[in-house]
Amino acid sequence: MTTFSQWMADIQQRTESALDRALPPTDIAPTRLHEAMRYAVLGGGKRVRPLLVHAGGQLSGAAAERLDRVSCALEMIHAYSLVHDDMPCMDDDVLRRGKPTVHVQFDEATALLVGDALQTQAFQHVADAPIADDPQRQIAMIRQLAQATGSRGMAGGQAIDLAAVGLQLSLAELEFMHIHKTGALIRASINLGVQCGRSLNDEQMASLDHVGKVIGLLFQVVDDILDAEADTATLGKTAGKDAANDKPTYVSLLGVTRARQLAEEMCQDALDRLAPFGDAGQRLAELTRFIVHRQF
Ligand code: GRG
Repeated sequence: MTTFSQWMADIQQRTESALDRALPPTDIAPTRLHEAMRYAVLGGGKRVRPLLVHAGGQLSGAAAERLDRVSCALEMIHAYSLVHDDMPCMDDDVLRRGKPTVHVQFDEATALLVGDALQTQAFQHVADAPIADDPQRQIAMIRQLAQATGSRGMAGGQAIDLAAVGLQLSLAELEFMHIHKTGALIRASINLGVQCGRSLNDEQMASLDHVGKVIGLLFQVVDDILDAEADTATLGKTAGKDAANDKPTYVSLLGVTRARQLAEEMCQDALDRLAPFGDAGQRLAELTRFIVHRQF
């Protein structure tokens, strides 16, 4: 078996190629919108969600082409959320993935349309070709993706986040927000990746859903720590924004030491749940450790 870093580089590279093919080319109209969509998606990002999709697929022996398709949809939705999140009406940021944000590089109206178009392109992409053995399952998967993206998932989490600025949240309230805002797509990535392959039993699916929930939260705990500790050049986005914007975070609530401890405890919980899957869960276990110990 290849090393984790080789596997990761391979998935990142095949995701980049798959996205390049999936996105509309810049020589067909509307050319400026297509250029901005490609600017938002290509050539950056850790591709954590595609890595989770492929790690999930390893648990059910899923075909790589199906996993690429689901990965592209998740990255398009993720990129849309970042483009809108960076706009002046939300987080008002100028730097993303080490480049000017889309509304800075293009303009605000284009940024709005980039998000709209990426979201619909994502759903078209998973409707265009088989991603599961059974069409009924494919429809259920597309429904899960919609649920994870919408008002009871990521968009809802963003609404809770915007309403929480300047407020003192409890740990439970903070967790509720992140389970939706960041966690929903991360959880969906694993669940959808698994469903691209053979059926697992209900107990196994429930275990993996729990792992997805835990990884979603620990991703955010680490994101909060990095926002407090890392510098802008390393992150490729403006560091220290949470404190500057008076946002409740795991660090503001618990302090860095306890937040780190919490991330390690969550990591162990996920690894314990993955242990019964043996070798099939190896990539997901490695990825969980990578997410906890990442530096950007
Ligand atoms: C605008 C509907 C709407 C939703 C936005 C996820 C989100 C909701 C906003 C992003 C704000 C943010 C910085 C959240 C913290 C966690 C997070 C999702 C970080 C960015 O994801 P990474 O680290 O980014 O996977 P890359 O660039 O590596 O893809």
